[in-house]
Amino acid sequence: SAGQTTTIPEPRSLSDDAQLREDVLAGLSEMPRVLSSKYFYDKRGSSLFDSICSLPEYYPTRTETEIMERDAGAMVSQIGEDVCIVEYGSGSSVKTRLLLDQVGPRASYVPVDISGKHLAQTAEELSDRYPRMPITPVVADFTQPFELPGWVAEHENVCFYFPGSTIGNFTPDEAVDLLRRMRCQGQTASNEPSKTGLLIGVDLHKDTGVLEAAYNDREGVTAEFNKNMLVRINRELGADFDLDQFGHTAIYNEAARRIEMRLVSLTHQTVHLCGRSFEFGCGQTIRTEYSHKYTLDGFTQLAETAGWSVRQAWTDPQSRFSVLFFRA
Ligand code: AVI
Repeated sequence: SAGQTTTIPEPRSLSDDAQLREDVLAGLSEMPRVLSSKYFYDKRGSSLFDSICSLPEYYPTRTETEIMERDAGAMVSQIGEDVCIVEYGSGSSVKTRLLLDQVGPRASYVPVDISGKHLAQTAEELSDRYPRMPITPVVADFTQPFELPGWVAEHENVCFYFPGSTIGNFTPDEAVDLLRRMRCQGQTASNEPSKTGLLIGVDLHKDTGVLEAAYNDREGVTAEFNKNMLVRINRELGADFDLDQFGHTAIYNEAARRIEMRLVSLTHQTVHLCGRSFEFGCGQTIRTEYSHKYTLDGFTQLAETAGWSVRQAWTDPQSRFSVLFFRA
């Protein structure tokens, strides 16, 4: 019904805490050490990320917003007006508003996010702005398989919206899996595959200096964001990471076309958590994030591997960022 915002909770196998514990212990036991970038986004991490988005060096958010401001009308002409938009990792849905402003009176919106609180707040704000639009938030970790409400796949025009270049935080293999799962979610055996769309924001390969500046800002907000992972693990798992003894690094690996973000131990030290000890040599690292950058052709090929075919790509005048539209 109009304006309905009943949140669909995610059925869970492990509690959030147990999952964090299992993933952190496994990641710290691997060599080289690794922690999943999905754990950046606790309350403070989400707010640090919002600050990153308006930093002068962090061009992606600003550039994608400019593209959406200029081209959302053209995007909706391709997508179709009476569309069900399913957004993965909706957060505060800022760019989505630019899209929802352009859709027709029979459109609906399904934001999917791991944070139920964030989602409920966003859904409420959006239903004030679009009082006649059915909005059905789904609480889910979209990095894992999850269920959408059954009516979504029955809808005659479903478009997945995945902005922000979040796809870059997955390895190319993981990205193909995710895009394939998305395509399957939009379809039932009976409906026409061509009715499923994908509108996705992708950060583009460019000059190393521009990229490294975006992940090593002068104010040190990205460094705080990176180190907040340890703050979170200290608080939620009772670890004793000494925050003054870890530093931030972010380098562009040109061959692999990705920013690699790490925490680096500034001394020889031992960290305790959950009854275990982890020794760090001076200079030893924990990888916390990959942020892959693509060429338009490279991303189109990746999406094709997942069964999508490209219809249109929009970019800014400097070709820093792009928003691409695909059909299944
Ligand atoms: C969310 N994601 C697309 C950001 C990125 O650029 O990879 C996360 C981020 N990490 C450091 N700065 C921003």
